[in-house]
Amino acid sequence: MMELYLDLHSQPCRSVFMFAKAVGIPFEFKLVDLTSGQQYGEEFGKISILKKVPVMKDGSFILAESVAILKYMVQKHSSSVADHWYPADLQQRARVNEYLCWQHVNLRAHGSKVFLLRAMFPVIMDMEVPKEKMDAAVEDLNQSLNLLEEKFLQSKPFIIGDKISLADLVAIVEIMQPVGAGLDVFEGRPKLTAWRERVKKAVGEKLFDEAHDVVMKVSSLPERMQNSKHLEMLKPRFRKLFS
Ligand SMILES: N[C@@H](CCC(=O)N[C@@H](CS)C(=O)NCC(=O)O)C(=O)O
Repeated sequence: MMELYLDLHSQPCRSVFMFAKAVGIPFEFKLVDLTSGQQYGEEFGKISILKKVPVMKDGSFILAESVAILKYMVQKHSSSVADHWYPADLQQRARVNEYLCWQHVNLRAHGSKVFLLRAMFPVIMDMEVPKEKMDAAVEDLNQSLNLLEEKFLQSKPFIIGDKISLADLVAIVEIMQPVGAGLDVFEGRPKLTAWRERVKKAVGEKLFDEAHDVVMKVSSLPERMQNSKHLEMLKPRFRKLFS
C-alpha cells in the first residue's frame, strides 16, 4: 500500500491527506513528528534528503513535494478520481496549474510567515515579535488573500468554476495555518468565508476537521516544544529568517 509521510501541522501534508481520503485512495499514514525534529532523523533521512514532509512512497518509488504528489495520485487513479479535481480539459487544467504555481511564494509564503511569527517566534526567540514585523507580515498575507479573491476566485464558487479542484484544496490548507495561530483571516471577508464553507462541504466536514485538528490546537505547541532539543536547532534558522 502507498505510504504517506506526514505531519498534519504542515499545510502541504493536509492537502495530500485530505485529497487521498476524499477520493478514497488507500494509504498508510507514517507520522514524521516535526515538533520533535523527526525530519532530521536518520530513519527519515533514508526516505528523503530534503528533510521535509509530505513524502509519498509507492512501492519503491519515492516522491516529495505536495503538488507533485497530488498530481501523481490523480494520474495513477485517473479511472476513479473525478475529473474536476484536475480537469483533463487543457485550459481548465492550466487554471489549476496557474494557481498551484502562484501560491508557493504568495499565499503559502505569507500565511506561513504569519503562522511562524505568531505561534513559534516567541517561544523560539524568547521575545515578543516586534510590532512592525508582525504588521508587515499580516499586510503581505492580506494582499495575497485579496489576489486569491480578485484574480482566482472572482465570483465563481471555486477557483476553476462550479466544482472543487486541487487548487482550492491547496489554497484552504494555507489559509487555515494563520487561523490556527489565532488570526481570523476570514473576518470581513464574506466571499472567502462562503468559499471556505463550500470547500469544507465538498471535502466533507468531518475529514476537513480531522485534517485541521492539530493546527487548531497549535496554541499548545510552545508547551509541547519547551523541552525539545529541536528548539535549540531552530534558533539560528529563526534568526536568519526574521532578523
Ligand atoms: N514545497 C514543499 C514544502 C514542504 C515543506 O516546507 N514542508 C515543511 C512543513 S510545511 C517541513 O517539512 N518542514 C520541516 C523543516 O523545514 O524542518 C511541498 O509543497 O511539499
